[in-house]
Formats: sequence, C-alpha cells, structure tokens
Amino acid sequence: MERRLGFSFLYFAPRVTERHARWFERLAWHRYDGAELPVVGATDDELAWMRRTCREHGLQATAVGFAVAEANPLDPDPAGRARAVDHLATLCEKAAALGAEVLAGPIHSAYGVWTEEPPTADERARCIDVLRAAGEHAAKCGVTLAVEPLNRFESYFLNTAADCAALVRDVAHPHVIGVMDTHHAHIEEGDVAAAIAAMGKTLGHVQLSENHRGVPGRGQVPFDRVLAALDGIGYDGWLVVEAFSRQDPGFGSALRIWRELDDGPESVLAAGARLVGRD
Ligand SMILES: [Mn+2]
Repeated sequence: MERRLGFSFLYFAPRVTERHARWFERLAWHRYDGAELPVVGATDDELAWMRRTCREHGLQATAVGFAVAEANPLDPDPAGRARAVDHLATLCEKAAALGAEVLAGPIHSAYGVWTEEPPTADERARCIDVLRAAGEHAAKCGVTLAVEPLNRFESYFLNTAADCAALVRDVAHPHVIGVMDTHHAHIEEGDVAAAIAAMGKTLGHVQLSENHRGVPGRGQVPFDRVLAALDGIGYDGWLVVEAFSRQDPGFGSALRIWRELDDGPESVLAAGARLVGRD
C-alpha cells in the first residue's frame, strides 16, 4: 500500500516563513507527498504563502497545532471551555487556509498545564464535549481533528493509544480521529504494534518519530513492525516524519533538545524517505 508521506516542519521552527522556502523544494526532491505545517502562530499572509509554496512543489499540507492554557478543553469554567472550542475552530480555519484536510496535535488539553494529579472523569467528560463541538467546526472547514496522545512528561491527560482510541470512540464524531506518534508510544506502550492493532479504525494519523527525536531509523523504534501493524489494520492515512532539532535554538530548548541529533536536514529528510522505501 502506497501511503502519503509527510515531513513535519516543526523540525525547522514553530513558525514557518519565507526563510524556509528551500525546504519545500527539498521535500519534493526526496519524494515526500506533503508538509506538516504549524498553524498556531501563523498569520493569514504566512498561511497563504505556505499554501502557494506547497502547490508550487506539488506538496499537500497537513496542519499541526495544540491547545493552550487560556483555552483549555479541560477547564472547569465553561467560559474557558468555550474559548477552547473557539481556539480549535480557529485552528481548523487556519488548516483549511493551507488546504489541509487534517489538523493533528495535542488538542485534548492545554500543552504545559499540570494539575499534579492523574486525569479525572470530569476532565474527560469536558474534553469529549469540547472535541465534539470542535468537530462540528472542523466538518464545516473540511478538516478532521487528529487527537495526539503525548508521553507522561508532556501531558498528564492522554498518554496511551488505548486511552486515545476510547476517547475518540466516546467523542463519536466523524471529524475527530486518533494519532499514533511512535516517539510517545515508545515511552508509553508495551508493544507498539499491538497498540496500533488495538486502535483499529480510530487511528487516522501517524507520526513516525524516534525515541530520541533524531534521525528516524537510527534509534530504538521498530519502524518495520510499525509499518506492518499499519498494514494489518488497513491504515490509509498520512505517515508524517517528525524529528526535532536545534535549527531554531529557542524551540529546541523548549522541546528539551540539548544536543545535535543529526547531520543536518538533508540526512533527516533522506532517512525519513528511506523508512518507507522512497530513497
Ligand atoms: Mn507528534
């Protein structure tokens, strides 16, 4: 099965601008089908430029975003949850402005907000309501919301594939699907292939990322088993290579990348393409 292969521009920066122009050309050269582009801080002009640049190089866009503290889906205050629905609706509009059909990321809870307790049933119920309402906006925009579990050091709310699948089933909206990011899964799952099999049709978006977030294929993630498990469930969504770096030093530090993990962008692009036999 030939699946669409993407590359996350979060490798370069949290904000994609004209200074990243040459990397769109390089993605196309390495036979990627698409670019996963961050939308949270993106202006209308930046979104329009990214869309044009993707089109110029025959690339499709997917969008990546996250929930924020001032618009937290888990907020006990209904006004906060209303802001969360608005925030996710805005992200859907930005994704649509890119021509993206998927908006992926930790949209279930505010990134970097901790209660110092495990998730509660009330928080889960609030999240379900917010995602269902956001799913309506997503449908109007022609976008699907892809909910990404994170490892325990980045989220207390949604860590495992099983919890993600159960959440997606309970949201029960056709425009809300689950994500598997192999970096987080490497920390949280006992068996990544079994986790994929158990997600079944709730799995709608995949990010291929190493345990150390560096060059894919040079770490401990068993990508052959991951791809075979995806075959096993008939997965036909995107495979997005996600690696991080210190190309943008501030963003690298925010993501706790303290050393060089690769030999530069070309090696990461080539390794990502090689994972699926494109290079
Ligand atoms: Mn990810």
